[in-house]
Amino acid sequence: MTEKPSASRQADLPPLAFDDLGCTERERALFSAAAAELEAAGEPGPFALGRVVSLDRSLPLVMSEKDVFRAEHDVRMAKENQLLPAIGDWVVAALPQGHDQGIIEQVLPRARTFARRDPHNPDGMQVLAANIDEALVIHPLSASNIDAHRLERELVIAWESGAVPSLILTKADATTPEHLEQMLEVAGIVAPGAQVVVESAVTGEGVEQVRRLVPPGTTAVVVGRSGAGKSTLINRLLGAEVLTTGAVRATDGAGRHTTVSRQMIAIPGGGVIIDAPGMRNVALADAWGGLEAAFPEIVALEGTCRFRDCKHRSEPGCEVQAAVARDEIDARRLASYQELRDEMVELQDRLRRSGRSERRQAGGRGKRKRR
Ligand SMILES: Nc1nc2c(ncn2[C@@H]2O[C@H](COP(=O)(O)OP(=O)(O)O)[C@@H](O)[C@H]2O)c(=O)[nH]1
Ligand SMILES: [Mg+2]
Ligand SMILES: [Zn+2]
Repeated sequence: MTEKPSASRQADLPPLAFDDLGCTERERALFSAAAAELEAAGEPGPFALGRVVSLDRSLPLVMSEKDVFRAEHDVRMAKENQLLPAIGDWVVAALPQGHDQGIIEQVLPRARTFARRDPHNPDGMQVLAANIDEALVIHPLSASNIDAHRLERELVIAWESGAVPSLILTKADATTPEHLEQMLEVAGIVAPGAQVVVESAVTGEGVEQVRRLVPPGTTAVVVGRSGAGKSTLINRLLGAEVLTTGAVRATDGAGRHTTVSRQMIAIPGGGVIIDAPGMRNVALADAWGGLEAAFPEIVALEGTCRFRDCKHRSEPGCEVQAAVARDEIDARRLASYQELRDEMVELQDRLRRSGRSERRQAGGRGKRKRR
């Protein structure tokens, strides 16, 4: 029997096999069609269906049924304005016989896209992970309070992607029962519709619950500030100190945290999970559907305001403001909703003025345009 290919040897990862990646008929069918087209165009093969399982400063690491290899993307992709590979992408790759480096010929259409506004190009979108089924939003209970501002942004992006969002409150051992109660109350307001799990990597509380959130054959992404406990949680799920945590961090010349790698990790008894570096900021791109899903209590009332385009500020007949006055809607939530909406309107207007079409990524919940 030949040894199964493993990404571990190539990228210092725990065991990950093609069977863990959740390949379905959808991917196989998309691949067959794309490969047939490339063959008809005379492109040299052989072609393989693969998934991008690690992204760092080097070339993307692709895992196919038979191989694990680094692959550059074909120059045509940039020219033809095709999607550039993100972690989690299913790709058509060519791995010429006798080579250990491949070429990504095509990124297959994404089922779901987890994206924020590109920090280097405010008009663009940065795909943080592709084809994810669950988004685990991580927040530490050791904090003095819930960073609602940040959580709401992360949840909008999660809902927009179409993945199932959950809120994992980590470091439960580092809080008091009173503080926990307070945090849970706020979490319920900030994350309506998301399952909330209280977890501790020290006591093991909640760890099995997190495992069940990522069933075999599915892909999860963890998001949250640096230091929230993401890597520690993954290590706990693995039962081994695989990922670097806490104080042990690479820094660049300016002393900033420079863990730039994103990697896919197989969870025993579960699916795969993507560990991404903590994001400094979470600016929204086009995420109208995600905004609606993250603020259901406000959206439910919107249609009842006197004016169809009510901004819920000081318009007469505003039912949202009326609900705030009755204490049925949290005033902070409304302010947050307005801020996120204004941010997206501003982006939309800017793109329109510069004459750029609003290119949308495939999939996700985002259907509605601005009212
Ligand atoms: N007390 C306690 N500390 C934790 C827990 N999880 C993580 N930490 C600590 O929090 C710090 C940051 O954790 P890390 O996993 O590196 O965070 P990341 O940046 O989100 O990946 C480390 O010093 C961990 O030891 C926990 O459940 N309880
Ligand atoms: Mg980490
Ligand atoms: Zn209103």
